[in-house]
Amino acid sequence: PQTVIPQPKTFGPLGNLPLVDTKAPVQSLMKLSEQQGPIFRMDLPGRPGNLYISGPDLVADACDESRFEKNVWAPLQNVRSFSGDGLFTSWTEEPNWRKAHNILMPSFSQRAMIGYHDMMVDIAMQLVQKWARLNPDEYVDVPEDMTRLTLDTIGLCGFHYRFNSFYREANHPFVEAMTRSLDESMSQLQRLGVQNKLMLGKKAQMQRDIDYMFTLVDRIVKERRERGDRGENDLLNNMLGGQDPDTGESLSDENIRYQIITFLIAGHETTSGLLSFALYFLLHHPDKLRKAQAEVDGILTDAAAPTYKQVREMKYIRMILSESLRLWPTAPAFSLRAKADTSLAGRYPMARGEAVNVLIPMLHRDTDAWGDDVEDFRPERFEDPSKVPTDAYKPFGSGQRACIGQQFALHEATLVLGTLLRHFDIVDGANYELKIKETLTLKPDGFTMQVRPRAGAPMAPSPFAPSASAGAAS
Ligand code: FDE
Repeated sequence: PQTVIPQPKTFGPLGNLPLVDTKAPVQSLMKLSEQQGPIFRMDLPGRPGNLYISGPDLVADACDESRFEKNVWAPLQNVRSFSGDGLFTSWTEEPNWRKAHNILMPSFSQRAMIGYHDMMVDIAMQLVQKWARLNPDEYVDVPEDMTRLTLDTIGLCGFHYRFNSFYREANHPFVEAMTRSLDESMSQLQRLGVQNKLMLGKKAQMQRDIDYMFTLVDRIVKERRERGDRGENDLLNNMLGGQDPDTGESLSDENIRYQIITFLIAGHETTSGLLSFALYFLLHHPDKLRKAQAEVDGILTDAAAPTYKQVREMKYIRMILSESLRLWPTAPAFSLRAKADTSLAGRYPMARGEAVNVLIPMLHRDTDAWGDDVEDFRPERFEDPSKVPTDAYKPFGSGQRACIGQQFALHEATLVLGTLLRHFDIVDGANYELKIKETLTLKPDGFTMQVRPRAGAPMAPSPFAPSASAGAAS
């Protein structure tokens, strides 16, 4: 049986465009999904027939890799001007996708995290030390500090480059160039084709930004090639030395450039949003905050930096992150297209090449899958992994094109959140009300809070100078 796909009201040649807040498209689509249901259609100028799905049965069917594959949809196509055929923005049939996937998989395994752990600690301690030096009346800009942290972490673990964001008031110029290029890629989506052609100034700026990014990254690759491997355990060495077991080939310098830019984009905005949302939720759920602090107080019992094993023990912290990603998956959508004519869930005919976009925040609010309290922040949902409705939980995408950085992001975020809660009480001094900023990702806009060193918490030592540890901060 063929079922009609609902579509909200249209406005002549503009189609459904007026229903989308250009600054908050995902939040507009979430509202529309509430009214239209688990599948609906949106016509945009020049881009008719966009399908959005959020019902677990529909999403599960669209994730069947024998019939559907990742669609590099419009938002990602625009990013290709600087991430090329890197992992995130390549089509699965492009040769460099599988090549890079094969070469990089071992570098992102849970085991590989042991090798990155000390570098992650290095950056986490820079943040702890910054916060420990604040005066009581000062505010922390949470998303800004989390972005400093995640950028510096992927820079160090990725290719031993120090952005040193905690030593700068303004962003590193690379971040400026990258953020502007991402913003411009998203803005292009909202403009009509003719408008885009007229934006000469924007175009020139984007070209300058891309040139800057390529020059910086190419220099790092060249320097490493020239001086050779000094045993750095980072992604760059794995890319330079790695061979695809299927073909025996290694990655070209151009592709390595695209992968580095990909990791910088994918690895920092998403994880920084995740940490910011987690802190936001804890600020508003004192009972969960106390439970989290009790957990880390029991694990981080001395002044030494957290070990890999201790991070793995932080089960409740991990559950907090999972629940934060349920309510606000920081990469909020992904897209799939039919490999051949088929029908979605046996109800909706789909022609070859036709795409559906998964609206993850709505999938994560499906009451049949999650219960009636979907809007509540309840990390306990993730206590028993066998009870998690996996078809209704996709913060890292699905199948072979799922997030390769998942273990990396979760190890980093668990380490950082656990360490921060061990050292600080967090205070909602500004009565912050959640407002979500959308770029390629989601984050709490303008979220500030205050922090107070906790009585009895060990003052953070430098991980590279264990003897320098001071006594209790109280
Ligand atoms: C991927 C990803 C995804 C899928 C997308 C599509 O499908 O389109 C998702 C959903 C995600 N991812 C998510 C996320 C979240 C978080 C927190 C993250 N993510 C993180 C990270 C980090 C890093 C380094 C990363 N990440 C990376 C990445 C990559 C490279 C990719 C692509 C893969 C392939 O192969 O395709 C992703 N990521 Fe993520």
